[in-house]
Amino acid sequence: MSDPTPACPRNTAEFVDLTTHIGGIALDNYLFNASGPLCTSEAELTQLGHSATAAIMTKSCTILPREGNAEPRYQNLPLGALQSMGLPNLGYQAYLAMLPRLKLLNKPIVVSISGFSVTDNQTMVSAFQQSDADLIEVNFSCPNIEGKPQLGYDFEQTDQALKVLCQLGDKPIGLKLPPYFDFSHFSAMADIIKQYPISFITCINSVGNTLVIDAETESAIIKPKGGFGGLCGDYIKPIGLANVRAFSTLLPENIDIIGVGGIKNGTDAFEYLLAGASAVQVATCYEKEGVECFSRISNELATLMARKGYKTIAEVKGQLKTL
Ligand code: RRO
Repeated sequence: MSDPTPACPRNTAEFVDLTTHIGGIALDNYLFNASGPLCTSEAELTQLGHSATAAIMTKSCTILPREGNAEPRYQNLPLGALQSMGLPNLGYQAYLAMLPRLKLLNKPIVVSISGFSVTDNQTMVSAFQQSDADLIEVNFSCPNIEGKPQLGYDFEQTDQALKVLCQLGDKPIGLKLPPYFDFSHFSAMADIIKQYPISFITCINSVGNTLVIDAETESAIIKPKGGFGGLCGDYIKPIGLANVRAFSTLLPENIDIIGVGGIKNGTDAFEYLLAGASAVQVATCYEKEGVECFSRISNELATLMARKGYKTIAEVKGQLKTL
């Protein structure tokens, strides 16, 4: 006998629509790569362009090319990674030059910039405003540059920087934020963001200045900053979820939230959707698994949504229940 017809034949993963929008830019899928070590070279960005990522996101760039911090600077951990890369990148002009070629891959392009001053950021945002980039993510939260505190923890300087950066063109601008740990900080940052035409925020960067010790060698496991580095992966998912949730309750709906932190399967992606994310970025899992993670996680998310009877991102976004 042939298999019985399912009670709800359309309730399968292939009928789940994972399309979404960030800052008015259409994405054909809910997940893409986070800015990180494997989106630095043109070869890496081109490989992303041929994958199932919804967008091509670049490594944060600076005015001049950088080698980054001394090695060892990236160590895998059982549930994630500890890293202090120190902004290794090709310099913003190299990314500007490759954008027309990346554009041929037919995916939205998100450029990440991380200047060392407002003037640096002004130069880079102005340049990318005149480029083929679709979205500009300004990184206010790199934890790994010695002597350079994370701008996102200084509310006054964040405000001053946004005054300058938000009037340089019409392309949607977003902010990559550090993790916040107190409600007063969520609301202070949300109040600043609401004053400017910010299209999206990305929560969270790695949890900065954490220390992992190898008891056998009695040593720190990475070299920069005496072993202090950014913690990534499963360890930080509850912090990422809390930041997405807090900002989704504090910001108006027209400011999209991108979730990052510990997304390695469809369930993680679904949890960020419940918390209020319009899209998610994958960092550590992409570094461990490669570009195959994007189709695997999307398929898992679609299967999970189909099982629960959901067909669109909008149906689930922000629908977290509280007790
Ligand atoms: O390059 C890095 O060390 C780095 C950056 Br720019 C960032 O934004 N977040 C992070 O964890 N590492």
